[in-house]
Amino acid sequence: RFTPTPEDRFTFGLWTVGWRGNDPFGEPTRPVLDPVESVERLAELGAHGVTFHDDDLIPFGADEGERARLVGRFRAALERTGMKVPMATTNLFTHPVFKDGGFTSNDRDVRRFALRKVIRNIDLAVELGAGTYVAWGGREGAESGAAKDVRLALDRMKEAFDLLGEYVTGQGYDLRFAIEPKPNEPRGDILLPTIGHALAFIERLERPELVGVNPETGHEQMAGLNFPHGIAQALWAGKLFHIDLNGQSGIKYDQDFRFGAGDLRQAFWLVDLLESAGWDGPRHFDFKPVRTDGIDGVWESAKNCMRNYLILKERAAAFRADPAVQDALTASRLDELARPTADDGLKALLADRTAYEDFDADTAAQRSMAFETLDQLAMDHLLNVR
Ligand code: GLT
Ligand code: MN
Ligand code: MN
Ligand code: MN
Repeated sequence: RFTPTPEDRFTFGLWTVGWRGNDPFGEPTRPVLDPVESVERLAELGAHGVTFHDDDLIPFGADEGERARLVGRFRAALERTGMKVPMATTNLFTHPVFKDGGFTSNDRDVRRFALRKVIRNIDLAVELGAGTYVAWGGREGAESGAAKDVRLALDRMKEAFDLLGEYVTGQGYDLRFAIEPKPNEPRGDILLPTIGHALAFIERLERPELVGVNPETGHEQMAGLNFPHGIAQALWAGKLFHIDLNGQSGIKYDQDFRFGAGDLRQAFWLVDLLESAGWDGPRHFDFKPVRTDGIDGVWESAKNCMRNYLILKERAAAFRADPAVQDALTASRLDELARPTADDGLKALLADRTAYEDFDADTAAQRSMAFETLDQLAMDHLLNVR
């Protein structure tokens, strides 16, 4: 029970289980993890695949021979285990050259280098079968006002995505981009800080159909936002191209806990949403195994990201199947929300005296929405006490 299989489509970034526990105040607490070992261990745990940054697989600056050797043994591990690579991304944040960003660095040479670095890894991503290319612009931002002309930086950001769109279209690649928003950390303020900012930006691009979002649980919650609501809007806009699942407790540094830790109620509503919306993309975990733990804690937390998703999936299904919940949803008028407000048309609305002239607002205000019963039913199902 709650043991995953590849059909559950759980995927992990190589950088997640491979995180060595280095933080701004401390050195690594764990040894280097070979990507091949990550592929093998995650396959044993029942995952569907892995994702990677160029530099997770091939150290920055490695020569062509070394690159080919590392890609070769990674590919062999994928073939041996049946693990997939649905997504890949570029590291435009670790090397000091990216200290002011990649696509929006004030230094034009750095911007040109960043684009070439992305394009080089896009070729590899496509070779390995990826359909989604994530872009997290963690260094695209500022700590002070005049240091970044945000309107110009957005011009350069747009230019980058327009060029990348031109590249993949020209190559005939079946690859779409997913922008990952984050409000801050490592920059004081990051550009495209939330799902909403990213969605608005995408509509200004040359090829908006090629670009969607890759929201991360903790990143929206760092801004005090409701993650399931953000995901719902991305789904509504047809722009949920990928998702980063993890855990976060409120407005503070990016905690990257395993999925299910942190805000459990939002995790429950998120799984309920993804499952009821029929999300068929990967359930991708972007978490950091706590640095207090050894390699045992790494595999334990990876296993439990998947376990927690499956537990919440069961709890959400039980909630939806309960007849008392169906009644409570009706009492709360969710069926009425599904009905268009003026399916009779604007003319009929304007002619309908009961809609305004004869509408008794004071009486209507007395109708209870009955949300408390509904929410306690959710609580009871989440805690499995019904
Ligand atoms: C980095 C970041 C994540 C992003 C990764 C993709 S890298 O670990 O904190 O949220 O998803 O670049
Ligand atoms: Mn994070
Ligand atoms: Mn992260
Ligand atoms: Mn992420």
